[in-house]
Amino acid sequence: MTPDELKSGRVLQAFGKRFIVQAADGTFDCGIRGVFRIAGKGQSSPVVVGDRVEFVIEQPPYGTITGVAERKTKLSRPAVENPDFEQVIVANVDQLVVVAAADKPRLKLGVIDRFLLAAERSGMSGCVCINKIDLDPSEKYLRAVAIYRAAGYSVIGCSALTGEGLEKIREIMQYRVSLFAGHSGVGKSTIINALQPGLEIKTAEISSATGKGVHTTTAVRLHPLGFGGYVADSPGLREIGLWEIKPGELAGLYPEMRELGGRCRFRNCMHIGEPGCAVKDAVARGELATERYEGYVRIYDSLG
Ligand SMILES: Nc1nc2c(ncn2[C@@H]2O[C@H](COP(=O)(O)OP(=O)(O)OP(=O)(O)O)[C@@H](O)[C@H]2O)c(=O)[nH]1
Ligand SMILES: [Mg+2]
Ligand SMILES: [Zn+2]
Repeated sequence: MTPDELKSGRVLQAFGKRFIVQAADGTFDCGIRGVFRIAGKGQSSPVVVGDRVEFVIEQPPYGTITGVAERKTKLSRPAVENPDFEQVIVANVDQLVVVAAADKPRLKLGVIDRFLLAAERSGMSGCVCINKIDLDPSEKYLRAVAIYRAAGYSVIGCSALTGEGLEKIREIMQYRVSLFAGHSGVGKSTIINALQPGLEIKTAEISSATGKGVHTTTAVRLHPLGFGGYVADSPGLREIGLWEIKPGELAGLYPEMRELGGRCRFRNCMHIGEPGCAVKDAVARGELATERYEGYVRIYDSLG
């Protein structure tokens, strides 16, 4: 093998031990050869969707992956077969686009917080899309917009139905790898389909019985975008991210608390009830949203 037979590409899809790899000159169906350096021990697969890989072509369109580049970011959860193992769901995502709905299903800030924490934890940047604003004529969702902007995130109010705000979403997605996350039924697939007609990601009707979405999207898959970049839709992912966060780590995952933390009287202040707490002072002064702080306390308590 000569070095120029070695190709590089990006894994778009995984089917067990076969991977769809996109290279500059086409898309290949690759297996894995031998044992190469695995990005971290205890991981359930050496190659995951989003990986940058080196591969050789056996007989087009078939190839063999011979190496994986170090991952810039990774989103993981405990492996289903063995919770001590880390299962990387997707690698090298630049940003997590957290989608919530202004209504149907009801807007829950706690859910947005948890996904943003997962983004911070995984090394991705986070941004928030509040979809279905057509269902909120009194614009109650604007409070959430203000909260997350104050926390330092990009926030877009949008409607996949009317098209409002979609151009802004396209702008933040261009030339980057984005993963859409959020509860089932908030409209992730509908937004992606509207941005890139032709992808035709399956969407679901809201269950008329429960008002909740029915899960339609199953495995993570990267879609190349015509306007530049990639997008991955994800299943209703409930269990992402908060895995293994230690209580002492939590405040550091809130951008607006990070800098305040250094000003507390105690260096190891958890911002719960300690005297001289700069975080609680900021809440009292209205500089840090009560909703964010109360959410922090709830999650802190749940981490035990
Ligand atoms: N009124 C309104 N309905 C919307 C909007 N966006 C999506 N919907 C509807 O909401 C329902 C759920 O949309 P999906 O795109 O399937 O939701 P999802 O987030 O992909 O859900 P999962 O794949 O289950 O995680 C569908 O009936 C959509 O037509 C919107 O902006 N306004
Ligand atoms: Mg979907
Ligand atoms: Zn404090």
